[in-house]
Amino acid sequence: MTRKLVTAAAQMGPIAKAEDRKSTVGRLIEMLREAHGRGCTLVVFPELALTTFFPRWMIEDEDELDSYYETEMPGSATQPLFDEASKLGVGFYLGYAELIWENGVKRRFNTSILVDESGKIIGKYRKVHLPGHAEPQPGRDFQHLEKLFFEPGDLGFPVFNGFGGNMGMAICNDRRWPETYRVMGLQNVEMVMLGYNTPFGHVGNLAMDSLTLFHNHLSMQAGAYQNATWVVGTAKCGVEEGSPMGGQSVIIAPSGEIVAQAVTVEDEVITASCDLDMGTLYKKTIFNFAAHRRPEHYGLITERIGAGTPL
Ligand code: CDT
Repeated sequence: MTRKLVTAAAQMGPIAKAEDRKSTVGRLIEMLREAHGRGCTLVVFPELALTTFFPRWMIEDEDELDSYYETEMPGSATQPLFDEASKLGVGFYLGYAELIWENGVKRRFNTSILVDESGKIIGKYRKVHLPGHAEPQPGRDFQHLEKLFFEPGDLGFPVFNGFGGNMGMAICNDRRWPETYRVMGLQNVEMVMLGYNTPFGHVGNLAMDSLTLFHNHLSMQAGAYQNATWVVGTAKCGVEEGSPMGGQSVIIAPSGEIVAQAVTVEDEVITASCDLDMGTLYKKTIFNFAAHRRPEHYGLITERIGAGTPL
């Protein structure tokens, strides 16, 4: 018997700075309906799916900065998405900027949630690997100030029981780090959902820039294969406020093969019927972790952050 989860990646084109939450949530609902019409019970939306990618700007005004964050989930603007999803019996992954108060201290995270088919939040993840800088860099057309506007996530990489399987979450830059997938692989993850906003021209090197879309798929396909898990990667893409961002959202099988891929840089729904049992053969053979891993040789991975001098 197989466990088939018909899944959508709901890619988004640009969100203008001036676009309000109502309009953006309307776009999400439209794609949710389309996914439902195509038999899906799970939809993966992008990272920071409710606003423009604001870390591209230095924002000094606290009220302006706060306006990009959600203080409750669902809130009044996002409630219609939850209502429609539960009405249709479709769950979803949603990325958003989260603002909380804890012991009188304001805290900001780049967050995703997993919502089940009844509209209940069953999982939360806060982005661990924050790219970019904590201070504006001179001479750049666009900043990447995630290290200023978010704290590193404090929830680890939990795996949640839902949708008939073991579900994990990551956010954008996390997908480039093998540790992300392996920590979830060690919890027998069967599907990793992740959203991304990947601007071109970030590194300032044309050769590397031209490989942006290759590296996007390379990292997710490797993570899928090496951990025998499905990976669903959903972009926000296109030219957003003058900043071009990569698309090519994908659904990747535990074999590492891409089974669905977006072809536009606009709102676009791609779908696949994902057999959650597909990873089992890999997990019993070449990636039988219990039989083959050698953690006694992996200590440096947690002891050391940067590359040291070889002994
Ligand atoms: N949002 C996000 O994490 N973006 C980063 C940009 C890094 S540029 C090399 C990403 O990894 O896609």
